[in-house]
Amino acid sequence: MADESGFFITLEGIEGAGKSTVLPFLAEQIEALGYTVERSREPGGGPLGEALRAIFLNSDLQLDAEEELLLLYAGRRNHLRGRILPALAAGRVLLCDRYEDSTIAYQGGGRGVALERIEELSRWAGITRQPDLTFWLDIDPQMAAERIRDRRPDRMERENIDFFRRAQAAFARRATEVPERFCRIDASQPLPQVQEQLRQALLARIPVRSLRDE
Ligand code: T5A
Repeated sequence: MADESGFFITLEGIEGAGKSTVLPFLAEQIEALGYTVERSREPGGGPLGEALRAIFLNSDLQLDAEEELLLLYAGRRNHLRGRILPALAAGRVLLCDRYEDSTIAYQGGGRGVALERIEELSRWAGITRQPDLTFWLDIDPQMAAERIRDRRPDRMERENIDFFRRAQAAFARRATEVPERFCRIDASQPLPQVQEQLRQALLARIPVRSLRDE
């Protein structure tokens, strides 16, 4: 959008990569650059998205890839119209835990849906805005699985390790397909080092804003 002055930043990676852990740190770093930050997540991002998230992650339900896609894109359209675009138009930074790259990784890589099919649905749903910057927390799927070993698994976390390997490989492909916005972070390192990588990457890509927008 021509009148936008905000930034759309996403965090991506397989479960256990550390996205939720680093999100508050990243928000603080962006605020220190002079921006107002709005945090969000997918599935989620508003009342409709959160309701759909509960369905999406419900282990009692059996959904096929197409049903997953339809739920995700209903939520994404509502999230984009209701929160993301208004935040960007107001000059804020919209910091989101997962977005469309997750669909390409999980439904595309993990479930085997063709990328063209996902792109067609995305166009149909009116997903006109992609992130300006994506931090991909890259980690070996086995190491990531060990980090979340003691957790009660949701519907997606019940998938086997090969599913997450395929999702991981799809994220790696994304990094080569959209290198202008994909920023790889080595998420296997201890937390302080992961945070330092994020801080440096942010400083290199997002300009300091001298006055707060609100
Ligand atoms: N999904 C989502 C799709 O299939 N398609 C889509 O289009 C979208 C948008 C979302 C699920 O939906 C799927 C993907 C997911 O399966 P979710 O609850 O949002 O579900 O799942 P995740 O985003 O994967 O959340 P997780 O909590 O599982 O992973 P995180 O946030 O990456 O990991 P985090 O921060 O919780 O950390 C896990 C553990 O590791 C430790 C933490 O303390 C925590 O215990 N940790 C570290 N330990 C050592 N060193 C570090 N550097 C560490 N960083 C974190």
